[in-house]
This record gives sequence, structure tokens and C-alpha cells, in this order.
Amino acid sequence: MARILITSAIPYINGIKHLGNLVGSQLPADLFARYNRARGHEVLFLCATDEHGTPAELAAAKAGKPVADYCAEMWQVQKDLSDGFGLSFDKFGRSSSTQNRTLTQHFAGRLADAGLIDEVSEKQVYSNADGRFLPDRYIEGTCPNCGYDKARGDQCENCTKQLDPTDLIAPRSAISGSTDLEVRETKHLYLKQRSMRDQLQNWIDSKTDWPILTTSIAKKWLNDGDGLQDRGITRDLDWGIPVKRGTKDWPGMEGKVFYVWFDAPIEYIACAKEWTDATGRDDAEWERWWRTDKGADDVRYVQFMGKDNVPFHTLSFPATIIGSGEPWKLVDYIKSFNYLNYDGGQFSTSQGRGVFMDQALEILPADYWRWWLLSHAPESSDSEFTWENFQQSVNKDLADVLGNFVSRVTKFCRSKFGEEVPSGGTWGPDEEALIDRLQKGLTAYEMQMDAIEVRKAAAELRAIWVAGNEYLQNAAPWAVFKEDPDRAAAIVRLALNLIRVYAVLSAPFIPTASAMMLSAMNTLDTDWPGDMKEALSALPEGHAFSVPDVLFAKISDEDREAWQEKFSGQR
Ligand code: B3M
Ligand code: ZN
Repeated sequence: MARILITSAIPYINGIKHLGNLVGSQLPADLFARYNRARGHEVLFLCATDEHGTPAELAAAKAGKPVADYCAEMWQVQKDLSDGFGLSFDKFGRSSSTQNRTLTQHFAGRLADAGLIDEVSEKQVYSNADGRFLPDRYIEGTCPNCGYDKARGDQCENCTKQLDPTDLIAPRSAISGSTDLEVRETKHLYLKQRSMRDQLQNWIDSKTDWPILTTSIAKKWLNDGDGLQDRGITRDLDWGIPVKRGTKDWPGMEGKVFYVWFDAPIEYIACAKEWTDATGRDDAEWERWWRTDKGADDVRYVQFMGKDNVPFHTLSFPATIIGSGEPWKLVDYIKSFNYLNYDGGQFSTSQGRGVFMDQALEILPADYWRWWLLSHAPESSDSEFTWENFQQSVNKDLADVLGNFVSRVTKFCRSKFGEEVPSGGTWGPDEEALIDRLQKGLTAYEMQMDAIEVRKAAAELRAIWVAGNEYLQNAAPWAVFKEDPDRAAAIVRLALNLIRVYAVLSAPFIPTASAMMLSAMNTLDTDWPGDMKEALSALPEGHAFSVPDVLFAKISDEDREAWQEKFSGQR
């Protein structure tokens, strides 16, 4: 039995995530967590909300709420939605937790003690009307290059030129519109990442098994242009983790907070402590996942994230951990994803384009979405959600193949033999051929799941469903029954057992439907199949079952068209 630590990138607090966000980290992480638990491994699966930074402050202001209240409410909203999608986190924490505050301040103290922090004085734009420093992208003005009048302080969206806020003509605050701006001197802490370049390079070079998407991004940031830069880890904001050096005040840094990307990954660790604190376990329990001196050296740590998050996880966070000089667990494998597009364009949170997690659950059960998203995960390239494709894959894979198998077998058995596993007859060459095929399919499925090849794993699972369907179609117990009821009984006995096996194998993808199948089969036996022949005899003759409700309803053309229309515009 292995021990596997799994984290998903932690979603920003400001607003409900769309399906592209979901399939880019949390959902595949859940698939992997469920699969490994089913295989009997010990899993700790963590996620949280990412609550600090300017976007959270602005979203709260827009909602007319104190930012702490806003975050508490949105945490609950996101928690309910992740429950709705069946995301099986052991803990869904908060980056604003006291655990994370203590740990973030601790890391900063360690880095400072190791001589890895510089204090740098710099000039920044201050808005008198807003009473705050403005991050570059919250300063707007006219682009000196193309004359576009809504250029941002970091970049002009119109001509893509990279800008400094001071380049802008007639700059104003993007928050209040005020032009009463001035440049002020302010001091910030910088993490000296450049001095850790060789260590980071060696560590990344040692990861020869990582997906190309992950290593190519990491190496690009490490080697391109000026290479790895020292990184500002503090900000002039109210909302965030107060800058401290361990438990001590940091002279000159009063009123400042850590940069959101400094404390967010540390929440992966803090979340484990939130988990033990909330469940009355002692510190040794989370430390055995995170401290290599306390048992975590035999943990396999796997992270899931979208490609835009890769630099922070391959360089910045490891720099924090390595720089601390303490024996924290470093990630073993980073699974990263491309983007999911929406119906000929992009999902967009700011424009409300696409399907968001709350809307998805309002129209269909989670398993429909889970299946489509996972079987179309944007792994080797970006992928695209279209309603036609979604309808087709739900109707074919889920309704026609899996759902139909379950319904046909259970109904046929009920009508001819009653609601129990029938006795009589023996298995012949057809059954042997099927079992052989299933055994091979199982091996292939496990291989793809172990490798976190999500699409390929879905394809193998679908092939396993198809094999059962084809067997049933050919064996045709309904045709055999009149002449040879014993033979029909043997076929049905296998098929009923196959429903249980399908439930077990499919649970990582479609946990709710799997639970329905198990409950219809009236069994708590969720043992992962080893020998298929044995697994297909788990439900003995005479074992009672019931016919389940329709597992998957088909999506009609009218529904599809209505949804397409409904989600095309503004949210
Ligand atoms: N909140 C960005 C995102 O949700 C960021 C991830 C943090 S992971 C430590 O894509
Ligand atoms: Zn421009």
C-alpha cells in the first residue's frame, strides 16, 4: 500500500468557477484520488480557496461586503458546489486560515534567516482618492503606442505592448476613476530566487518522467530571456497575511501583507494542518504527509493544475521550500492541463461566457459533466466544449452503452427469473472470451489511470463497457431463453455480476451512478477486481437485487438547443 498526497490548485475566492477551471485541476485530481483509494492506497486529498489579493478585495467591494465576510460566504458557495460535483477532498481549507498565516510567516522568517530575502525600496503609484497603492493593472490610461484609451498599467490590450504605469498618458485609477495619483516610495521584500537557480535547475532536470507540458513551461521560465528573477513577495494591501518574520514584527514592513502567490501554495501544507485540527488529530498526523523527517519520505506527492499555474509550482513554491532549509516534502509529479474552450470561443469569467459550476448542476447531474469533462480533458492540447459533442457523448457512452446494459440485464432477469441472481447453466467459450477481454481491458485501464492519462483512461473504461454490451448482444439471453433457460441463466448471472464490476471500475469517473448500481445490486462489495473470473462470481446464485431507476436520461435535441441558446450570452 502506497501513501499518496494529492493537491489541486486552489481556486480564487472571487466568483464561481467555470467548467474549464474545474477540468483543469480539481476534477482530474478527484479522479486520481478516488482511483487510488479504490486501489487500497492511503490518500490525502487537499484543496482550499485562494482568498487574498486585490481581486478578492475588489469583488467584496463590488458586493458591498467586508472582505472577510465576502470570503467566508464565497468559501461556503464553492464548498457546496464542490460537494455537488462529488469532489472528495479530505479537507477543503482556506488560505486565510490561521494555520496558513502562521506557516507563511514562518517560511518568510526562515528565508530571511537564510539570507534569501532582500528589502528593496521602489516607486509605486498611490491613489489619494482610493487611499491605497494601485497594482499596475489597476491603473488605466491612454496607450503611448497606439492611443487606446483603456490601456492598463502593465500592458495595452489593444496593441499588446508591455507598459509601465508611468508610460500611460492621463493615468487614472481603474477602481475609482480618480486621476489624483502620485508616485510614492515604498519598501518590499524580494525572494532571491536567482541565487537558487542551480538548485532549481537540478531538481527540475531530475524529473525525467514529468509531462512535457509541465517541464517545457518550467524550463522556459528558468532559461528564457533574463532567466529566473528575484520575486517581490509583499504588497501594500490591507487584506492578506501581515508581513512578519516568523513570530516577530518586521521593522519597516508595518501595514504590508504577503503577495497572494507567496501564501497560496503554502496553503497546501496549512490545509493538512487545518484537516488535523478540524478532526481532532494531532500534529504528527499532518506532518507525516509533509515532513520528510517525520514519515513523508515515502509519500508520493502529486499536484494538479492548469498550465498558467505551472511556473509558480515548478519554481516559486519549490524555492520557498528549498530556501527554508527545512525537510518539507517537495512535489514528485505535476500533472498540468491545457485550456478547455467553449463553443467556438473561450470560457470567460469576466464576460460570463460558458457554463459555470452552479449552472451545470442546475440542468444535469454531476456525473454527466464529470464524464464528458474527463473524457475530453485538455491534456495534449486545448480542447473544446460543444453542446453537440456533449449530447452525443452522454447519449452514446452513458445512456446507450452503460445505462442500457444495466437496464436490459436487470429487467430481463426480473421478468424471467425474478429479482435474484439466477442459478443453472455453465459458462462456455463466449464467457471465457469476454473474461479474457475484460482482464486485458482492466490492465490497460489501470495503466492509464496510474499514469494519469485521463482521456486514455476514459477510453479504456468505455471499451470495457462496450465489451459487455457486445457480449450481451451476441449471447442474446432473450433469444436463448425459450430453448435453454439454464444457458440464459448463466449469461444473466455473469451480466449481473458485471454490473457490480462496472460500478467499482467506473466510480472514479461517475461516483453517483456507481453508487446507484451498487445499491441496485444490493452489495457493499467494492473490492477492486484482480482476477476477473473471480470478480464476476462475487454475487452468488440467489443473491437478491433490484432494478434501478434510469441511470442516465438522454439529452434531447430541444434541450440541447435551449441550453446552447441560454449559455451563449452574458451570465
Ligand atoms: N488561485 C490560480 C487559479 O485558480 C490560483 C491557483 C493557486 S494554486 C496555489 O488558477
Ligand atoms: Zn496600445
